[in-house]
Amino acid sequence: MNQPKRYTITAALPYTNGPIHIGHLAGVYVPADIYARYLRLNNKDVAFICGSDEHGVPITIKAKKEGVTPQDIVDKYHAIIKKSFEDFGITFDNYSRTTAKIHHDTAQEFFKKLNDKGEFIEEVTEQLYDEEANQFLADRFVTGTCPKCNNEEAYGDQCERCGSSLNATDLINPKSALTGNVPTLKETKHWFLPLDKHEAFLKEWILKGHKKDWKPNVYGQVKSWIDDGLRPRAVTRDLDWGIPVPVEGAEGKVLYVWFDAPIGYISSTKEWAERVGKDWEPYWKSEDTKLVHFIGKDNIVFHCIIFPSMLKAEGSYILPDNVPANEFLNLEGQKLSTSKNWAVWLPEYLEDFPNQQDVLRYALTANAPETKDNDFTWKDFQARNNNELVAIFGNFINRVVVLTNKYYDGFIPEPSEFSKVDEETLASIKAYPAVISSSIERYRFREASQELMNLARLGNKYLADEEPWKLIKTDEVRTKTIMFVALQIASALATLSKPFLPFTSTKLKNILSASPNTINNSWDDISQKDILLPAGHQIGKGELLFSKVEDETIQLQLDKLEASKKANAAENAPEATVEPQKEIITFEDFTKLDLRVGTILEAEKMPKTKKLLVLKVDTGIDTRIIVSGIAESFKPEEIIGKKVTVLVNLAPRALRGVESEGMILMTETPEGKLVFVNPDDASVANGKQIS
Ligand code: B3M
Ligand code: ZN
Repeated sequence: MNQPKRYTITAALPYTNGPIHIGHLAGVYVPADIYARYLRLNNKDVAFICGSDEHGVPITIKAKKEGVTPQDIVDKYHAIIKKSFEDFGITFDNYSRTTAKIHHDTAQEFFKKLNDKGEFIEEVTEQLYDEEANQFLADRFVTGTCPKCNNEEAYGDQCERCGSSLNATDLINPKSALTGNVPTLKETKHWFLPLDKHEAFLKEWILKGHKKDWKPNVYGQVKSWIDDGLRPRAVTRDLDWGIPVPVEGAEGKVLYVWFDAPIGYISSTKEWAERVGKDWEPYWKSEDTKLVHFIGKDNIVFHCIIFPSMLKAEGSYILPDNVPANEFLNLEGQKLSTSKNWAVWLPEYLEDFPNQQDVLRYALTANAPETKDNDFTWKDFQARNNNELVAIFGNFINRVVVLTNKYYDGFIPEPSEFSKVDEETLASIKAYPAVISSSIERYRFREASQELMNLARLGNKYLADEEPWKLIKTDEVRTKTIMFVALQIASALATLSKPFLPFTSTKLKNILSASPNTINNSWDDISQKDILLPAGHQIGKGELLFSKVEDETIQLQLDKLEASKKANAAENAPEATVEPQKEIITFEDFTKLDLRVGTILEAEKMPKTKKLLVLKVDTGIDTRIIVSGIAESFKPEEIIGKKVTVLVNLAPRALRGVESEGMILMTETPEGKLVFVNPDDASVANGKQIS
């Protein structure tokens, strides 16, 4: 595309069933915000659009679990998400929600238009049904094995492992997420978008078009789906939470969430345009608009195949110029998971690290999962902060500001003749905007952030080589020139850091532009102006831009994660290890068991075994020897005097030559430690067998 006239930048609408975590930030919101801020700094016309995705099964499931309505859930998380984005400095021009009237209207209109144009196939087909829950099963209400990659946990609309979009009936061994039942089939009518009909256009647009400049991970996935052949896809659902299907004969049906959600970008743009008094249409319909979707890799199929087919079928919309999808971010070596609480949650981060938004922005950008899945570790976060932000960027600025105040009362000194190194340094400042722009415009934000850091490195090296703090004693004239040059670098950093470190950039600008008038260089000024901060201008007092993150701070975060790991193990263990119920027994069978309360009188290790303890037990009837396989869980001295449940009429048997007369009832914690049966013991899960 030639120079676009305007930019519509969308960031995936987050599902409103939980707060935002670092995976969302690294994958979508931080890069999108860098891009939007960068464009604005370059005086581009930008609409940066987002909003809450409030329909869909995950929200219904969450509401069911908590015993509240879906509306309660979305109200709660919409507020939390919106506020945390604001506090984190994500500069959406509009943050809407898909339960808003403007969105319902826009989505219904869109559906009606496609329906009127005959772009759907209406068909009665057999769909998965849960007889017990009295409900059709689609999307996340059903799981099963992915026919493409054999992932056993694929959902009814998508396999998150291989990214394929699926129809629920494609799943092998489907299972209801509501009851665990095997679904039956039941007839129902739905509206299908015939993706096969759009195959030729998609091929032309993506494969033959200019989309080779898309990221290889995106282009590759899309190509392989198209090569596999596309099939019609239902865009309506038999559910009670969603946007009603606005045509006759569709009572009780709602739009598929992935039909309405991307239209959310359009309705959010409308909401914005209305608020600021603009016309929304050019942002979606004008060929000189550049439309870019920022998403995570699990959303590729929806943004590169389904939504473009919808837009194309509608007829009056432009298509995305690029979809720079990121891969996934893991946390400390494990997949991020909302349900397992394996995440760094944005609201918690903002609380634990007040005024340190830029540190997380930087750590996530410098280590962004742009070309492959990446791992976030707290150690890396600490290192990025201490070794780069503090030691390079912060240190450079601090030295410049402190020395300028110390030597010149904050007034920028008049330079005299520039040395060769000075000339080279001033010339390299001018080269940075183009270098960083080029990376940003190719969606390489990691690389861009490292280039920014290189400029700070250049500053540090310049000062270290020139040593103004030594020279001040012998050559005041030369020192002035050095400080002048260093201040130009500081000024360039104030502008160029804005997309990446917006809070720092503002602080730095305030320090540098104290008086007499505000100095506000644009992106282009950095390469075009010879002087960014003129001699005679007075800067303010220093203020630390970054502070060291201590080991204890990191340890607290690691402890938090450890706690979720433990809580998870306890919570998930029953489901994972529960044994099926044994065959029914009669009451007579039960009365055959003679269970007594007993006390352990003595205990010692059975020689040459790992597991066995020889116990002497007072059963109330007698004192007898019982051999028990509990040596790995207890030391003998720990259990002397313990009250236990004893099966006393178990036929005696010899273990390693010692006759055991009975059995002590035990069970197991999720970590596999044996414990005496005591149903009050919170560490034992329901369903755990007693044996
Ligand atoms: N709500 C994001 C997700 O998969 C999904 C994006 C919609 S973008 C139109 O979490
Ligand atoms: Zn799969």
